[in-house]
Amino acid sequence: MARTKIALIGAGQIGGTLALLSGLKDLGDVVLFDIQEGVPEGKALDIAEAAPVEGFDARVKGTNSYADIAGADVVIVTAGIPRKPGMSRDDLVDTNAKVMHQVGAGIRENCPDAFVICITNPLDAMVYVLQQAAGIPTNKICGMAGVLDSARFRHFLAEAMNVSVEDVNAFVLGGHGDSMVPVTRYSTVAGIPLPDLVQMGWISQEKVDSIVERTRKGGGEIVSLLGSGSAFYAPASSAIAMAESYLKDKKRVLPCAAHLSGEYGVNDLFVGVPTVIGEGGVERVVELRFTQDEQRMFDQSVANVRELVDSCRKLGA
Ligand code: A3D
Repeated sequence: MARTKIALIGAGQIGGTLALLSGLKDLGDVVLFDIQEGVPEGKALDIAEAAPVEGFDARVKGTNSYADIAGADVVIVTAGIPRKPGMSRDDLVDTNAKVMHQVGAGIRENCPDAFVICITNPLDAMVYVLQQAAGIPTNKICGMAGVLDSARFRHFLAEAMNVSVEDVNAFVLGGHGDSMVPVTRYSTVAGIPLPDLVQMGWISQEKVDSIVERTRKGGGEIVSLLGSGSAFYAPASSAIAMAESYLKDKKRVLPCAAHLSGEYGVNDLFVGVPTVIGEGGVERVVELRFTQDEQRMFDQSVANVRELVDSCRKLGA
C-alpha cells in the first residue's frame, strides 16, 4: 500500500510546525521544500530525530528540488514573506504573487492531482494566483484562514465565559483580513447561540463586540507582540485539520477560502465560506442566509478580495 505523502512548500515558521504536526498525527511522509539551502534539510533532520521519542514512523525529508514533491497527496503552501509590524497583509502582494507562480509551476509539473492548501498572504488573492499558476481544478485547492479566524474567536469567547474551548463553536466568514465577518448568531456554546447567551447574562453585548474586533485584528496583535514574523502555531494546526479531513475523508464542515462560481452571488473568486472537505477536496460550499448587516459586511469583504485579485492580474500574476 502506498504511503501518504505531504509536501510542504516553505520551510519557515509555519512550514516547520506543519512538518512536526504531520509527524505527531501520523498523517504521512513529509517533504519539506524551500529555496533556502540547508534550512529544510536541517528542520527535517531535527524532526526525524524527534520521531523515536514521539513514536512516529513518518519519513521527513528536506529538499531544494521540486522533483521531490512528485506524487504528493497534499501540498500545503507557506512560501513567501510574512508581515512585519506596521505592514498589512496586502503589502505582501507583489512579492508573494511571484512566489505563487514558481510554486504553481512546481505543483503542475510534479503533483497535479494533489489537494492544495494555501496559507501565504494575502490569502484570498494568493490562492487565486496559485490555482491559475498550478492549473489544477478549483475544488482541489483552497486557502486556510477561516479555521484560524474561527479558532481565535473560539478562544476569546471560551476565555470570556470560562468554558472549555471544545464546546465553543464559532463562525467567521469573508476574506482573511480586517473585513472578515464573525457571524455571532451562528456562534454557539454547546449549541446555545451567542445572542441567547447574551440574554442569559453569560456575556455582555459589549464584550461580544470587543471580541469580534479583537478577532478581526488577531493576526496583527501577534505580529506586534512577536516583533518579527507572524503567527505560526495556530495557523499550522488549522491547516493540518483541513489536510486531515481530506486524507481521512472526514467531511468536516470547515470554513476555508473556496472557489465560488455563483454561490453567495460571487463569481470566480476565492472567499472564506463554510465548506465540506473530504476525499473530493472542497466537496460542497455551504450557503447561508445573511441578515442585511452580515450581507453588507460580506459584500465589503468580497470587494476587498476582488480589488487585490485585480491588482495581481495587472501585475501579470
Ligand atoms: P517564514 O517563516 O518567513 O517562512 C516562509 C518561507 O518561505 C521561508 O523559509 C522562505 O525561505 C520561503 N520562501 C520564500 N520564497 C520562496 C519560494 N519562491 N519558494 C519556496 N520557498 C520560498 O513565514 P511564515 O512561515 O511565518 O509564514 C508564511 C506565510 O504565511 C506568510 O505569507 C504569512 O503572511 C502567511 N500567514 C498566513 C496566515 C493565514 O491565516 C492565512 C497566518 C499566518 C501567516
